[in-house]
Amino acid sequence: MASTHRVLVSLLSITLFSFILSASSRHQHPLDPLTPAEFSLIQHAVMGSYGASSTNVTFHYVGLDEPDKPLVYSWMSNRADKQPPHRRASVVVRFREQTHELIVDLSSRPPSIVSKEVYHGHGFPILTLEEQMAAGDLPRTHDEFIRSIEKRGLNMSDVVCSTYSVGWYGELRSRRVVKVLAYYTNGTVNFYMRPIEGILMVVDLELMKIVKYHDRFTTSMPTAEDTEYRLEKQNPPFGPHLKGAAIVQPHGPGFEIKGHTISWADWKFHIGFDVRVGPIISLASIYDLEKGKYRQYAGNIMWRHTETGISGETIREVRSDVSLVVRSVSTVGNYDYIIDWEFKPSGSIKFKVGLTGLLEVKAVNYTHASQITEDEYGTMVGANTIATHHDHFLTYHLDLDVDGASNSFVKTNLITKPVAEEGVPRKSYWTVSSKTARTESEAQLHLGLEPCDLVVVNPNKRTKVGNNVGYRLIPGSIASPILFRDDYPQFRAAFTDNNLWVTPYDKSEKWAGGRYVDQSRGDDTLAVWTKRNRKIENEDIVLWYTLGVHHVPYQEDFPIMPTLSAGFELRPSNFFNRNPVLKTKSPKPVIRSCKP
Ligand SMILES: [Cu+2]
Repeated sequence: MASTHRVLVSLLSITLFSFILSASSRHQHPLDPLTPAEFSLIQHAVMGSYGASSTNVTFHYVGLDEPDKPLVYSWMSNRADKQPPHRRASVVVRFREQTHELIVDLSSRPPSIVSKEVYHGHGFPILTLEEQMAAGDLPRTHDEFIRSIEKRGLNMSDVVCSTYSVGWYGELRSRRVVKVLAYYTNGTVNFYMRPIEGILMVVDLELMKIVKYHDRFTTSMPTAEDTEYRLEKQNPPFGPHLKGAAIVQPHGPGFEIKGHTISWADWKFHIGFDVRVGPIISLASIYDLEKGKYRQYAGNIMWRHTETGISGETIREVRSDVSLVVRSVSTVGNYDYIIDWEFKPSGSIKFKVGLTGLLEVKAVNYTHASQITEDEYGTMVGANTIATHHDHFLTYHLDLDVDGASNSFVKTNLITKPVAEEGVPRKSYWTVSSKTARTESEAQLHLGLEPCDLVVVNPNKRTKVGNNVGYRLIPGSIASPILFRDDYPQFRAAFTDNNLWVTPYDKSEKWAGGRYVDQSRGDDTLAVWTKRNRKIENEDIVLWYTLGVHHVPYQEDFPIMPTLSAGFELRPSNFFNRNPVLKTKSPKPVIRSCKP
């Protein structure tokens, strides 16, 4: 494969996703996600290792333990006659109030337990759906709660309870607990808009018991009116009226899916899946070859120019753009996250996150904003309804191998310089000043108004004219934490302290917020790992980019919010020797007769 460039991007975000890929269950690729059959084998092996006590084992995480990168590359380079690396699963279970970490080897039949350790650090694993549902069912039969509901004149049959993590505020001992909040349906499915205020409940998940109960105050309940989002519950007039638009693929889908590997245009990448991360895009590579395939027209311009500078001639050249979008949607309680990876024939990857779903609100006695005299920590979006201020931060784990694993991170500042020559009327100009980050601390960035380019280069590879091949990160809207650094939530989410971090690749550094986030104490975050200030120049490096949204709610976000998007781009920068889509022809327009 002549002149092949490869950029490897493995993407992890901190949010929990519940996206299931319906792909082939045969695993041929070492990064393929675990199959249903493998899950059964793992369950059997783990339960077997606990013998008669196995009924007390609960599974909190099961995922592929990715083989080391060199093994994957070596397998890829010679896959025909190579056995794939050992397939292993990483498992976290709770057993007798302890967290156990296991590695299961699936290459042997039956699978073997390679290691089994008790975790003694802070924080707890991901909550299971079953325990959250069991905790949410407890109040219904809890005497104090029954009295609280009666006191408010509400029907228990319309009460819905949800569980929330409790965080950590300096306690010396932590039990595995959740708080439970109550909501009311009674005329709407949008119960999040009808919180039953004043009741505080804490459930100990190990005892599966309500261990704290306070009924502190009551407020007016927001009405069900105007909270519905189902179409059949809306009343006329309807609108605005939209006419349908279609993406058609008259010559077929244009992309090819083989197992978990997707090929499209000059791109090829692998999609894995992890229960905590959602989809993981790996081994994304774009080939610097001229293939000439055309895919669906998306209506954007790939490049264009109109030239009128040559007398007697008007030159107009336009190429329409076509992208391949990998989309996953993940519903996390009240919120929905739409995660898009848009691959472009030009070699760019655009990352977009769309936030939609239902806000978290609190019930208040006010019915009009003019009645509010103190800080209510939110916006009045309806009578008796305050939607609270909050943040969203998503950290992308970008394991870029630009034309090989050894890469460097270069920050190029755009700086203003005075004009030195005499007799020149101009006083200033701007130029660039590039600096390669040698260690982790030199790469940590607060992005803002300072103009700069952020490029990952391969210092060992050059283009024909001598530039280092690279990919650059173009940030989108920037958000930085606006809490005190020593505040507990910020301490735990210290990975947001910078917009960008660069670390040397370390397989164990997977989760920016730590392996055990529930009630974590901030001792296992990106901010802690990078204190070692390791070397990152000409190394296998990982970029951690945090995309954030400070969310001040507005009335349009009620009763369900229109999608709010944020994103960033990875773009080839001296990666190709010229515009890689120069010779791409625009796909023929698709003409369809449409009835008005
Ligand atoms: Cu929000």
